[in-house]
Amino acid sequence: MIHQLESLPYSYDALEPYIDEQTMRIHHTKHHQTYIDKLNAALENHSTLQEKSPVDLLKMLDDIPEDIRTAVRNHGGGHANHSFFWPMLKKEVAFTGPAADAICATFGDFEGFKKSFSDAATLLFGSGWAWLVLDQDKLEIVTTPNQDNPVSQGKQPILGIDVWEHAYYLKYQNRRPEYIESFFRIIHWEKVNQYYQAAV
Ligand code: MN3
Repeated sequence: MIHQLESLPYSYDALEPYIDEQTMRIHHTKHHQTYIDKLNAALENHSTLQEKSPVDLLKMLDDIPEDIRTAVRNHGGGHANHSFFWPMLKKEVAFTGPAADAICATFGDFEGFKKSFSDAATLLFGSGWAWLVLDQDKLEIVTTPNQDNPVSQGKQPILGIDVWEHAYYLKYQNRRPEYIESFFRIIHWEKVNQYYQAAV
Protein backbone atom coordinates (compact mmCIF):
# COMPACT_ATOMS: atom_id res chain seq x y z
CA MET A 1 0.00 0.00 0.00
CA ILE A 2 1.88 3.02 -1.16
CA HIS A 3 -0.72 5.39 -2.54
CA GLN A 4 -2.99 6.94 0.07
CA LEU A 5 -6.05 9.14 0.00
CA GLU A 6 -5.24 12.69 0.98
CA SER A 7 -7.74 14.78 2.89
CA LEU A 8 -9.59 17.42 0.95
CA PRO A 9 -8.22 20.94 1.42
CA TYR A 10 -11.73 22.00 2.62
CA SER A 11 -14.77 20.52 4.36
CA TYR A 12 -17.24 18.30 2.51
CA ASP A 13 -19.86 21.04 2.55
CA ALA A 14 -17.48 23.80 1.39
CA LEU A 15 -18.81 23.80 -2.17
CA GLU A 16 -22.51 23.98 -1.26
CA PRO A 17 -24.86 24.68 -2.92
CA TYR A 18 -23.01 23.99 -6.17
CA ILE A 19 -21.84 20.52 -5.17
CA ASP A 20 -23.64 19.00 -2.21
CA GLU A 21 -21.96 17.57 0.87
CA GLN A 22 -23.15 14.00 0.33
CA THR A 23 -21.83 13.88 -3.21
CA MET A 24 -18.46 15.22 -2.10
CA ARG A 25 -18.21 12.76 0.76
CA ILE A 26 -19.07 9.69 -1.34
CA HIS A 27 -17.02 10.87 -4.30
CA HIS A 28 -13.91 11.36 -2.15
CA THR A 29 -14.14 8.57 0.45
CA LYS A 30 -15.64 5.87 -1.81
CA HIS A 31 -14.85 6.55 -5.46
CA HIS A 32 -11.41 8.10 -5.09
CA GLN A 33 -10.47 5.63 -2.35
CA THR A 34 -11.43 2.70 -4.59
CA TYR A 35 -9.21 3.93 -7.43
CA ILE A 36 -6.32 4.09 -4.96
CA ASP A 37 -7.01 0.62 -3.54
CA LYS A 38 -7.17 -0.92 -6.99
CA LEU A 39 -4.04 0.90 -8.16
CA ASN A 40 -2.18 -0.40 -5.13
CA ALA A 41 -3.46 -3.91 -5.81
CA ALA A 42 -2.30 -3.74 -9.44
CA LEU A 43 1.18 -2.57 -8.37
CA GLU A 44 1.51 -5.10 -5.55
CA ASN A 45 4.29 -7.12 -7.18
CA HIS A 46 5.91 -4.23 -9.06
CA SER A 47 8.17 -2.47 -6.60
CA THR A 48 9.83 -0.20 -9.18
CA LEU A 49 6.49 1.08 -10.43
CA GLN A 50 5.31 1.63 -6.86
CA GLU A 51 7.81 4.46 -6.58
CA LYS A 52 6.32 6.41 -9.48
CA SER A 53 3.62 9.04 -9.16
CA PRO A 54 0.25 8.32 -10.79
CA VAL A 55 0.93 11.00 -13.40
CA ASP A 56 4.31 9.46 -14.24
CA LEU A 57 2.64 6.05 -14.64
CA LEU A 58 0.12 7.56 -17.07
CA LYS A 59 2.95 9.07 -19.12
CA MET A 60 4.53 5.64 -19.62
CA LEU A 61 1.51 3.40 -20.19
CA ASP A 62 3.16 1.68 -23.16
CA ASP A 63 5.96 0.54 -20.85
CA ILE A 64 3.64 -0.85 -18.17
CA PRO A 65 3.45 -4.66 -18.18
CA GLU A 66 0.49 -5.73 -20.24
CA ASP A 67 -1.21 -7.72 -17.48
CA ILE A 68 -1.61 -4.60 -15.30
CA ARG A 69 -1.70 -1.89 -18.00
CA THR A 70 -5.49 -1.51 -18.09
CA ALA A 71 -5.71 -1.43 -14.29
CA VAL A 72 -2.98 1.23 -14.09
CA ARG A 73 -4.66 3.24 -16.83
CA ASN A 74 -8.09 3.14 -15.17
CA HIS A 75 -7.21 3.30 -11.47
CA GLY A 76 -3.99 5.27 -11.78
CA GLY A 77 -6.00 7.64 -13.95
CA GLY A 78 -8.78 7.79 -11.37
CA HIS A 79 -6.29 8.61 -8.64
CA ALA A 80 -4.42 11.21 -10.70
CA ASN A 81 -7.57 12.88 -12.02
CA HIS A 82 -9.25 13.27 -8.64
CA SER A 83 -6.01 14.42 -6.99
CA PHE A 84 -5.90 17.14 -9.66
CA PHE A 85 -9.60 17.97 -9.38
CA TRP A 86 -10.16 18.51 -5.64
CA PRO A 87 -7.68 21.37 -5.11
CA MET A 88 -8.96 23.04 -8.28
CA LEU A 89 -12.34 23.73 -6.66
CA LYS A 90 -13.14 26.72 -4.47
CA LYS A 91 -15.97 29.21 -4.28
CA GLU A 92 -15.66 32.88 -5.10
CA VAL A 93 -12.23 33.04 -6.70
CA ALA A 94 -11.77 35.76 -9.31
CA PHE A 95 -10.99 34.88 -12.93
CA THR A 96 -7.63 36.59 -13.16
CA GLY A 97 -3.95 35.85 -13.59
CA PRO A 98 -1.76 34.30 -16.31
CA ALA A 99 -4.12 31.41 -17.08
CA ALA A 100 -7.05 33.80 -17.42
CA ASP A 101 -4.99 36.00 -19.75
CA ALA A 102 -4.06 33.01 -21.90
CA ILE A 103 -7.69 31.81 -21.96
CA CYS A 104 -8.89 35.21 -23.14
CA ALA A 105 -6.15 35.36 -25.79
CA THR A 106 -7.17 31.92 -27.09
CA PHE A 107 -10.96 31.94 -26.77
CA GLY A 108 -11.72 35.67 -27.07
CA ASP A 109 -13.06 36.14 -23.56
CA PHE A 110 -14.32 34.24 -20.54
CA GLU A 111 -17.76 33.67 -22.05
CA GLY A 112 -16.26 32.26 -25.24
CA PHE A 113 -14.17 29.84 -23.22
CA LYS A 114 -17.07 28.90 -20.97
CA LYS A 115 -19.28 28.10 -23.95
CA SER A 116 -16.66 25.96 -25.73
CA PHE A 117 -15.71 24.12 -22.55
CA SER A 118 -19.34 23.57 -21.49
CA ASP A 119 -20.28 22.28 -24.94
CA ALA A 120 -17.41 19.78 -24.85
CA ALA A 121 -18.35 18.61 -21.35
CA THR A 122 -22.05 18.36 -22.24
CA LEU A 123 -21.52 16.47 -25.49
CA LEU A 124 -19.05 13.94 -24.08
CA PHE A 125 -20.90 10.64 -24.35
CA GLY A 126 -20.82 8.43 -21.28
CA SER A 127 -18.30 8.78 -18.48
CA GLY A 128 -15.17 10.86 -18.76
CA TRP A 129 -13.59 14.26 -18.33
CA ALA A 130 -13.37 17.54 -20.21
CA TRP A 131 -10.08 19.37 -19.92
CA LEU A 132 -8.32 22.59 -20.74
CA VAL A 133 -4.81 21.51 -21.67
CA LEU A 134 -1.56 22.93 -22.88
CA ASP A 135 -0.42 21.13 -26.02
CA GLN A 136 3.11 22.45 -26.48
CA ASP A 137 2.38 26.14 -25.87
CA LYS A 138 -1.18 26.11 -27.21
CA LEU A 139 -4.32 26.00 -25.05
CA GLU A 140 -7.02 23.63 -26.21
CA ILE A 141 -10.14 21.89 -24.93
CA VAL A 142 -10.12 18.10 -25.10
CA THR A 143 -12.20 15.30 -23.64
CA THR A 144 -11.11 11.88 -22.46
CA PRO A 145 -13.21 8.75 -21.86
CA ASN A 146 -13.31 6.92 -18.53
CA GLN A 147 -10.36 7.97 -16.33
CA ASP A 148 -7.90 8.67 -19.14
CA ASN A 149 -5.71 11.72 -18.57
CA PRO A 150 -4.31 14.00 -21.31
CA VAL A 151 -0.74 13.45 -20.04
CA SER A 152 -0.87 10.06 -21.78
CA GLN A 153 -1.02 12.04 -25.06
CA GLY A 154 1.71 14.44 -24.00
CA LYS A 155 -0.70 17.23 -23.06
CA GLN A 156 -0.68 19.07 -19.73
CA PRO A 157 -4.08 19.57 -18.06
CA ILE A 158 -4.55 22.91 -16.34
CA LEU A 159 -8.30 22.62 -15.65
CA GLY A 160 -10.70 19.69 -15.75
CA ILE A 161 -14.24 18.62 -14.94
CA ASP A 162 -15.36 15.17 -13.91
CA VAL A 163 -18.55 14.39 -15.83
CA TRP A 164 -19.05 10.88 -14.52
CA GLU A 165 -22.58 10.67 -13.15
CA HIS A 166 -21.16 9.96 -9.67
CA ALA A 167 -19.89 13.55 -9.66
CA TYR A 168 -23.34 15.11 -9.91
CA TYR A 169 -26.21 12.62 -10.01
CA LEU A 170 -27.45 12.93 -6.40
CA LYS A 171 -28.13 16.64 -6.83
CA TYR A 172 -28.59 17.11 -10.55
CA GLN A 173 -29.79 13.65 -11.72
CA ASN A 174 -29.63 13.72 -15.54
CA ARG A 175 -29.13 17.50 -15.75
CA ARG A 176 -25.44 17.53 -16.61
CA PRO A 177 -25.59 21.07 -18.11
CA GLU A 178 -26.74 22.46 -14.74
CA TYR A 179 -23.83 20.76 -13.00
CA ILE A 180 -21.44 22.24 -15.56
CA GLU A 181 -22.96 25.69 -15.02
CA SER A 182 -22.40 25.27 -11.27
CA PHE A 183 -18.85 24.07 -11.85
CA PHE A 184 -18.04 27.48 -13.31
CA ARG A 185 -18.94 29.01 -9.93
CA ILE A 186 -16.34 26.94 -8.08
CA ILE A 187 -13.23 27.04 -10.25
CA HIS A 188 -10.23 27.88 -8.08
CA TRP A 189 -8.52 30.15 -10.59
CA GLU A 190 -5.48 30.63 -8.36
CA LYS A 191 -4.89 26.88 -8.52
CA VAL A 192 -5.48 26.88 -12.28
CA ASN A 193 -2.82 29.60 -12.53
CA GLN A 194 -0.45 27.34 -10.60
CA TYR A 195 -1.16 24.40 -12.92
CA TYR A 196 -0.68 26.70 -15.92
CA GLN A 197 2.61 28.13 -14.71
CA ALA A 198 3.92 24.66 -13.90
CA ALA A 199 3.07 23.55 -17.44
CA VAL A 200 4.35 26.45 -19.57
MN1 MN3 B 1 -15.08 11.06 -10.12
